Amino acid sequence: KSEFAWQRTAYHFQPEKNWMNDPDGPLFHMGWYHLFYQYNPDSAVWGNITWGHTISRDLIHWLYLPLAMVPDHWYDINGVWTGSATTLPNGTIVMLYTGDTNDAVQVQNLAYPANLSDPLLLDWVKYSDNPVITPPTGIETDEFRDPTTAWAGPNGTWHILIGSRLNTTIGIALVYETTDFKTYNLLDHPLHTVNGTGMWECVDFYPISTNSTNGLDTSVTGPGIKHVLKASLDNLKLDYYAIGTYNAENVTWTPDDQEMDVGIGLQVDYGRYYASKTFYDQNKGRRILWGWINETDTEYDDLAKGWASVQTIPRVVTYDNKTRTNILQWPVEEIESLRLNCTEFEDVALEPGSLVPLDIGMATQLDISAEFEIQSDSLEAMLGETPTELECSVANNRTSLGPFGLAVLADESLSELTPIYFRIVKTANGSLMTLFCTDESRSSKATEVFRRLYGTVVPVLHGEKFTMRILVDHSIVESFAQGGRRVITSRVYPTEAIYGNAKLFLFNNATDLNVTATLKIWEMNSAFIHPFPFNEM
Ligand code: DQQ
Repeated sequence: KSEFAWQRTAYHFQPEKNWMNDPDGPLFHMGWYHLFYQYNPDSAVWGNITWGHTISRDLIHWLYLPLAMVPDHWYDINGVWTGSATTLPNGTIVMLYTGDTNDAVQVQNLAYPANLSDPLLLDWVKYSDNPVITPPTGIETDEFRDPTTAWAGPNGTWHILIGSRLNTTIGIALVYETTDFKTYNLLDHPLHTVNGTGMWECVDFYPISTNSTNGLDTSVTGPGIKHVLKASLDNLKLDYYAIGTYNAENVTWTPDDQEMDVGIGLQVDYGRYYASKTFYDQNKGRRILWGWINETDTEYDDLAKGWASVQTIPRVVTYDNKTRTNILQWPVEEIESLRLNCTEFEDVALEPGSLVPLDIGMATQLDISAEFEIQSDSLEAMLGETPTELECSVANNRTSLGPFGLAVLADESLSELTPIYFRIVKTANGSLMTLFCTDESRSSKATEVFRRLYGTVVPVLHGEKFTMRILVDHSIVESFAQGGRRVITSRVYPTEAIYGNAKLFLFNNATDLNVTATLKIWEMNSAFIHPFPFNEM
């Protein structure tokens, strides 16, 4: 086994070897969840992009299938790039994807399953008249990609979005209309543009119910429904979204808050995360979000370990009807089937400056649910404080009300650790706000890896405790604050805090705050993720 073997995840989806990036065309068909993904079958770095294909009964255990699509026509010979599936009311599946042509022009292509009655959807047929859409005037031919799932408009029409860039800096979502998925009209107005956000990749657009937690099919509109628009910002390599109102008649979308528009407001995930995509799961009536966790080590290391990238645990997306300003993301309930023994800690007292090891055995595969309560009179300590910037600082920067939280993937001597924490700060107008952060600065002794400090303000409403859920899987840490209002995903590379040396600690680095913590910690089983056993059929 290579020195990198411990980095392989145990319950996140990743290919057996080589490079993976964006999730593509997720769908549910005849009892199986299908995930396609950008995949280089030849190497652990990006290139020669095909569609990898995997299926699952439960979104947790996966079976690898043969490649679904490879570059084999002039219109996709430089790569079968990202795309989305649409399931039509009659059950037909339509796949639209970007092809990079022999001239490096980005065009949109149509593909469909050769045999819809095959639950595995093994064979994909590319439409004989591809490409179905070429770059319109005014759009760079190499900045026109990633068609969305289609949604139904009036009179049998369907709409899709394609991301691009206008002039030098305007991010744009172009709308195309079609009735047969073979011929398309570009609408005279885009769905949305935002100045200064640059090229929009992997646009996603979907309805969300404001009065229930049920997911909605992509075509649903009407009262009690808002629409989420998401773009992956090529310049920043970050996914941003905004909640707004869709007018189906005029095909327009207006963000609820202009100041929090796509690309300048909320991120889907504040960590290492990109090119996300949702789909409507008609099996369980929920909207599920996939996202790509890229590496932060060198290509040299990726080649040495023979693989690169992981997908997040699929997350259910709902509307936060308490804040009414953000979505909630939560790992699909099926992940709980991997929970093994549970250790509970109740009302652990964390005085200022305390560090408490949690004796749970090996801490490399965990599902942690933690609640922190603070003594409210300690908030008075803030009255004399000088206002601070609303920015995360490292975990060992002690201020009066924080940080407090958990250190995961830590070795006994704390020579390596990844702290995930809350910090309460006083803002310029005197109010208190909470930051949610992940500090990778001491996560690894390896010299050639990026170690970032991730963080965001998280709404903590009156009467709420400070809560976090953390999924730890060897080298991946997905952290959800306040029921999924904010999420931070980390890819870390410990060298000491691995296997049996990985431990878990509670800490309170505040100087003036008493905190009590209550936790449930499950050891997580490994999921089976292996090739489909064709020969046993
Ligand atoms: N990845 C694909 C593109 C997309 C980008 C190519 C986002 O279609 O824009 O692998 O990561």
